[in-house]
Amino acid sequence: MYNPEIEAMSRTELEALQFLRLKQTIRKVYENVAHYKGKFEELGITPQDIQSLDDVKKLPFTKKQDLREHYPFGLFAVSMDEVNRIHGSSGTSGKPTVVGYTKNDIKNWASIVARSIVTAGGRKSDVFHNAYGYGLFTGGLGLHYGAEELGAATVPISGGNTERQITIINDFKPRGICGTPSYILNIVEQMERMGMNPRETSLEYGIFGSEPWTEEMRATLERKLDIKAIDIYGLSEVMGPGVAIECYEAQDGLHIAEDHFFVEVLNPETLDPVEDGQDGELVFTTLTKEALPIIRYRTGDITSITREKCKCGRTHTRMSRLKGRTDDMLIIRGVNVFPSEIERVLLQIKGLVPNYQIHLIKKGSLDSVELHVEIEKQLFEEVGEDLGHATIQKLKKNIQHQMKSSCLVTMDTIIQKPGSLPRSDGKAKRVLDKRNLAQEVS
Ligand code: DLL
Repeated sequence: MYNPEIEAMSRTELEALQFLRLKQTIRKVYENVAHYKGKFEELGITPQDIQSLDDVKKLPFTKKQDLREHYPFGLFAVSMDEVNRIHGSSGTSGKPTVVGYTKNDIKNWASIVARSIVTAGGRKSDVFHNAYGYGLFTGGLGLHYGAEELGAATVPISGGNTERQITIINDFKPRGICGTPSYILNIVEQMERMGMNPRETSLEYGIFGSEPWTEEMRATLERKLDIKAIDIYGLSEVMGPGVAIECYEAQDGLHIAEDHFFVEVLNPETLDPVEDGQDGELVFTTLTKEALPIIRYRTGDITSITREKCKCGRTHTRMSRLKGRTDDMLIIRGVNVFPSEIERVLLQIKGLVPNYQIHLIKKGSLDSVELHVEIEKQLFEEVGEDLGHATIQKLKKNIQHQMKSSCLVTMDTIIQKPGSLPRSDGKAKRVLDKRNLAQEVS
């Protein structure tokens, strides 16, 4: 399934292929999507103006708002006769963002995900446990079709019903597993509660993504499950899972499927390209999509890229683990705080489980952060199940101190007993904005 002719292509060959596909995509949207035709006219360009890959910068951007405004099918470039599948991403407000696929799109997506699973260490002979949610969300069916395309024995377990998941893992003996990192951690916790040692399962690799996670979370999952934890990235608007994935060999950046997606990294304010290695906003143009080709989609995701060849031999550009999103930075009393930094610090503190919530609240007229963390069962028992115990107070002081020195913000810390914070079957909700709820008196 590893195809060096595509995945280890020289940059010159790759760029020639990208340009050919870009021209086809531009023509398709210009001729079939009124929104894009209008945008091209506003900018005074036609498909003939795109004479090189560099000319991508002449093209209009697409934002989530454009999909919302054309809800549900207004940006589709084919008639419903050719649409074969519809997915959507829930987002925070109301109606989902709707995306469509032709038969050919599904075929391409399955083959991209199949090769992603191979990149992550998967094989045809594997039993593959798919704990991503099935439904409008692209995770479940995206990984499912890819695993089947590879020829793996695919277990469509979906998220939830954790005890049953564990029975199935014990009985079916999967080599590979996929799901959100937070949900996989729930499975691990449940195994521990059941007296099992999660290191003793048949699992050898896990494909995790779809929500922010840190190197510290990776280390925790690898240690607890004795597996390699591989980062997979994607978004519905561009395709779904498989836009980029790390390799098993290096785990050093996610290889972008550049034969299908043209990538730019731009300064989110000026929209100028940043140098390789510098952080910026990921912007994708699809090169092969038929139902919903998308031009210069502003993902809001922050990362940096490198075009250096990877030690696995693949030449496609690699992006670093996501650093955050343009819209997830918290500004607390003028200080910029990234939730990923909070996770990074928390996961290094002994005695805590890797589950937490960040509550944004108002104290009088000031924004403030309340950090909700949970202690490990063993520590809870050691302190006689007394959260007022001096050891817990010391732990609390330590957390506050570490947060203040890393994030430069004082955070109230609420220590909770094991199992009290919500667990999710899919994407974890880490940040709760309660600033518009009833005001607390400081
Ligand atoms: O989450 C697709 C997916 C499914 C990716 C399964 C990986 C595995 P959406 O629901 O549209 O699609 O959400 C896309 O999730 O813009 C990122 O902000 C975030 N995201 C996706 N992968 C990662 C990752 C799927 N590996 C949004 N690390 C994206 C951090 C991620 N954030």
